[in-house]
Amino acid sequence: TACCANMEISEGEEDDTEWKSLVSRSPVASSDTSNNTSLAAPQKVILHFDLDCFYAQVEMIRNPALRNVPLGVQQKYIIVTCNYVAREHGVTKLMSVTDAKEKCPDLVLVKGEDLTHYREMSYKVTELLISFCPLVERLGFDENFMDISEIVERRLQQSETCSFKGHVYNNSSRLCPWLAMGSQVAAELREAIHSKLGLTGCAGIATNKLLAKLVSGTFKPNQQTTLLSEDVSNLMGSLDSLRKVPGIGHQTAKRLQALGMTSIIDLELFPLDILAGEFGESSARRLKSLAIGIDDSNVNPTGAPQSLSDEDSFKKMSSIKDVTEKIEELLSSLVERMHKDGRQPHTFRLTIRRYSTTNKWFSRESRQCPIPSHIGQKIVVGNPLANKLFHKMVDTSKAFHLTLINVCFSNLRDRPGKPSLISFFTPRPSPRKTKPCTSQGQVNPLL
Ligand code: TTP
Ligand code: MG
Repeated sequence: TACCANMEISEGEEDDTEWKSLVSRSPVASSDTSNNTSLAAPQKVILHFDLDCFYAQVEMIRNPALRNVPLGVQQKYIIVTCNYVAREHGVTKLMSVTDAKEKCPDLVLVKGEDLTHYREMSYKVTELLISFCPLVERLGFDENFMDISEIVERRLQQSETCSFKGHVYNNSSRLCPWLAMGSQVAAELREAIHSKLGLTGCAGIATNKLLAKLVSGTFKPNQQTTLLSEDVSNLMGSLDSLRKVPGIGHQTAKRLQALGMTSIIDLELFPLDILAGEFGESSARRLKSLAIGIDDSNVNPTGAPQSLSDEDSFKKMSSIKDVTEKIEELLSSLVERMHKDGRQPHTFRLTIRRYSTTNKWFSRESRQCPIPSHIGQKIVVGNPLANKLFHKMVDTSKAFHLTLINVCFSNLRDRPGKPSLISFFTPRPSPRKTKPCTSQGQVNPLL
């Protein structure tokens, strides 16, 4: 899921399309060591789930009359997704409304700027998966990774070999009981998601996160595909650009291109020492591993979101009145979500993006401040914190031109005696301490 229009990017730091954590997280296995470990230890079995036309499915559940018509979900002037009926008419994700209407004049549009229903359904899916096995990691709103190695091991001890459910990439026919059992579990989980929540989706079954994600969309919608190790290089070779590799984001791809690489095979063959000169030893090794389908990163149980945020982007905002109104609007829905969550936020952050022709992606600036305990849960619209933070960043005596505002509550802690509504999520093994953010500076709202 890429980011667009109203898509949140900072909730629980989970909507990170570039998988930055994946690039830096784990030590790199060279092909040699990975071969050794796969002989010594049983393989992991990792599932990746990606729901079909997610926002459109949620809208079709809310209004079943939309099921059999071509449906587009609109944010601003973009179709962020559309159902598969619309796709048959040539409508695609991220098409402009004008183009989509041209392709399919009967296209029915629903507004998708309010993410409430999508978010709620998204957490229901994660919650359902967690009820089968706690090792579930969210990626964006409609994707989840799951490490089912233990379930598979247990089942294999109890039963004889089993056959593959769904597709096997490249129709390979080699026996692999681990992955075959993984495909059975994936089919059961997809069935549970369908019978309990009414949602369909695709699954990928493989030995690591990278491969599971890459293989899951091979057959769409509502199908699943297993990748055997003998087909890893086929799958990697089928990717037509570096950007298709999860872990290689926009910026990384640009830097690789500047070094003369355009395809995955270019990266595979590129000298490690030169790559290390550009990215550092560990990231360079990591990149070279990704190119050949090696990924040792763990499925990190997501747990409850670390922060709640909301944002909106626009072409131009340049008056204090408009800014204040937008902040109030964003805060009112955020405060409601915060109340539903049940925890108490201790930090408030305001983020803006100034208009820039050159640096669209990195021109976000933010300031944060502690939320004084006497405000506590009473944090409401019209509170002065946002205003103060805004004036710390923007000199309003001069002209300004903003294109985005984001409000965020973080440092969420349980309120004594009031368990969080989402406390059913597995807690992180070692909760991260909120560090004072030196680059953004702590501001005392009382000063
Ligand atoms: P995707 O999984 O990319 O798309 P999808 O689930 O709609 O369709 P598919 O069947 O191909 O998986 O994204 C999940 C949701 O995220 C999607 O329904 C709408 C939203 N979204 C955005 O808000 N902005 C974007 O740029 C994209 C691509 C998706
Ligand atoms: Mg999807």
